[in-house]
Formats: sequence, C-alpha cells, structure tokens
Amino acid sequence: MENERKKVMLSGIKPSGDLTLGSYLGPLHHWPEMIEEYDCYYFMADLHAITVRQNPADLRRRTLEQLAQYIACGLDPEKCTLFIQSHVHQHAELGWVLNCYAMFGELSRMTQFKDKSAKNADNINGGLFTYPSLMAADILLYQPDFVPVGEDQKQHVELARNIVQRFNGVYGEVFRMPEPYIPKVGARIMSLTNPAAKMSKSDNGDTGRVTLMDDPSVIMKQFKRAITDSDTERCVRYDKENKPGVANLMTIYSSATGKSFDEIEKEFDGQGYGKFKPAVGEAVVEMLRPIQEEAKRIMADKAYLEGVYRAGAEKAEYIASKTLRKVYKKVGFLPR
Ligand code: ATP
Ligand code: LTN
Repeated sequence: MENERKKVMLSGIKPSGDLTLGSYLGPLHHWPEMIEEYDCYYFMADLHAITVRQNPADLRRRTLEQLAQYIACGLDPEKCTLFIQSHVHQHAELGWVLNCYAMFGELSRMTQFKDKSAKNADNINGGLFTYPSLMAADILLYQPDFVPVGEDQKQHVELARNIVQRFNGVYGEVFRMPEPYIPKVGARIMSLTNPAAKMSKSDNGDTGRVTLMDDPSVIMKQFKRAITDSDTERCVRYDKENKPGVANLMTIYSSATGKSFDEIEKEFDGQGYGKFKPAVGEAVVEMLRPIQEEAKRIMADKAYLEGVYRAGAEKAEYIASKTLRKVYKKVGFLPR
C-alpha cells in the first residue's frame, strides 16, 4: 500500500577525480544517516564522467575506489543499493527519451554547462550539453522523494522537476516529483586557495583541494597554506561576505567537529589565524582517519567489491526496468 512505502532517496557522484572534502562534506557525509529511514540508491556516475575526457584505466580504478570509499563512509551495502551507473542500461535509454522533453533553451541556461564549456573549450561535446537530461533519467527511474546533493546541483534537480511536470502533463502520473535535499552546513565547500571557487575534484589547476585519501601530512600542509583574509581584524568570525576564506574554514571545522559557529568563535577568541588553521587541519585528519583505514581495507578485497556492485546493479535494474517499461508504453513504442 502507498502509505507503507518507505521514502526513497537517490544520489550519485561522478568518478571524474578523487573524492574531495567538498564531495564528502556536501552530500556524502549525510548519506549514511539516511539509510535506516529511507530506501537509498547511491551510484558512481561513470556515464556522466566521460562528458570530460578520461583516461580509461584511471576511470576504472576511480570507479572502484569510489565504491570502496562509499562503503568506508558508512554506506552498508546490506542496507542500501550501491551500483555503477553504466551497469544499468536503463539510465542511457531513459536519458535519450528525456532529451526529447528537455528544451534547448533550458539546457543552455545550466551554469555547470557554461562552466565546463569554458574549462574544456576544445571539447564542448553534446554530452556536456545534455548532461542534465541523463541526470533527470538517473533520478526519475527510481521515483525518489529526495535527491541529496550539494548546492551546485540544485539547478539540475530543478530541471528534472520541470521535465516531470512536462512529461506527466502529457501522459499522466508517470514520474514522482523529486525534491532536492541540500545540507544546511557544507552545501558548498570552497577551494582553500581561492574561496571564490568551489573545491572541485577534477580541476587540475586547483591547489586548494583536499582529497578523502590524502596523507595527514598533505592535509596539514594544505590547511596551513589556506588563504584566510586580508582584513586587519585577523579574528575568527563568521562573515561570508567579507571573510569568505575564514567562513569556509569555519564551515569545514564545524562539519568535522559538530561545533557551532558561536562555539568556534569563542574557542579561537583573540588567537588570530595561526592557531586556527592547523586546528582545522587536525580536525579533518581525525575525521578522515577511520574512513581512510576502512577504504584501504575494502579496496584490497576486489572479490567483495565485485559482489557488491553486481548485487547493486541487479536491485537497481529491477526498479529501473519497471519505470522504463512504463515510459516506453506511454510514449508509444511497440513492445518487442
Ligand atoms: P568535477 O570537478 O568533476 O565537476 P565535482 O568535484 O564538482 O566534480 P561532482 O561529482 O560534480 O563533484 O559532485 C558530487 C556531489 O558533490 C554533488 O552532489 C555536488 O553538489 C557535491 N559537491 C561537489 N563539490 C562540492 C563542494 N565543494 N561543496 C559541497 N558539495 C560539493
Ligand atoms: N551531476 C551530479 C552527479 C549526478 C547525480 C545524478 C546526482 C549524476 N546523476 C543523479 C544526483 C542524482 C554531479 O555532477 N555532481
């Protein structure tokens, strides 16, 4: 019965680079808390990753590492569905159908398309442009209630919502309307060396990045080098407008320790930035230590990982194929 249905959550991250503190504190960190209450689907968005050129061997390695890191972060494969996007062919198929229900104008307005086109001027391919219709397919195949993402993906979830309205408007209630689910703290972690830009996993020029698997010494170095602010006050105070570097470090510290901004301001009152930056680094090292140990242990067991992604793909495909069948029928495809 409908009122007995567990609410569904779904999200993905593309294996386009090593997971960063941004990928972790934005969405990933919040995913494990949801697996008890919701029916959760989490995947590696490898189809999305190839919108930017990838080295095939690296892509394969990162896809598997990302799965090991998902599990190490607390996503128990017995309690949620973990899978690799390209293993479930319904994503590409529904992606094509939804391309025909996404408008050129709305796709042109996507900020990520504009950003990626500027960064990859020699490879502005069709996939980069139609990326959001594939993402809408990822989402709508599983009829989720919520899609937990960082702030930068909100626009894509909004587009998926527009597609639902358009499609359901023509064919009736085929897709459930999904809601974006964006964390209050950590929705946008900025680069440690450029607080105006998002910390990103694939931006090669970005030195302000900390990855989930970085060595403690590297993490400490990155935080000690972090840009604070050129104000004369030099005190730890949350002011996103005027002190974006400090605000970003406070967000990271708050997420890693659970302390509020008020508590952090009191803790570093009168101490300047010299004490604050290494304290943030240490908190991050401690937060990541158990995850790193667990990820290394899991990564060494390839047979286990294979079992997880095979079982995940089977579970995902069962649900995805039901939705795709309904869509094919609605749009008028003759069954085989
Ligand atoms: P790429 O550099 O390849 O574009 P990315 O680092 O931007 O990748 P995505 O795979 O696009 O990461 O994002 C995965 C998820 O993490 C998304 O939900 C996104 O909103 C979130 N996310 C990514 N970067 C950050 C960040 N710096 N702060 C908070 N959330 C983030
Ligand atoms: N576009 C997202 C990754 C992604 C995703 C999804 C997130 C692909 N499909 C479906 C949520 C739901 C990104 O770039 N971060």
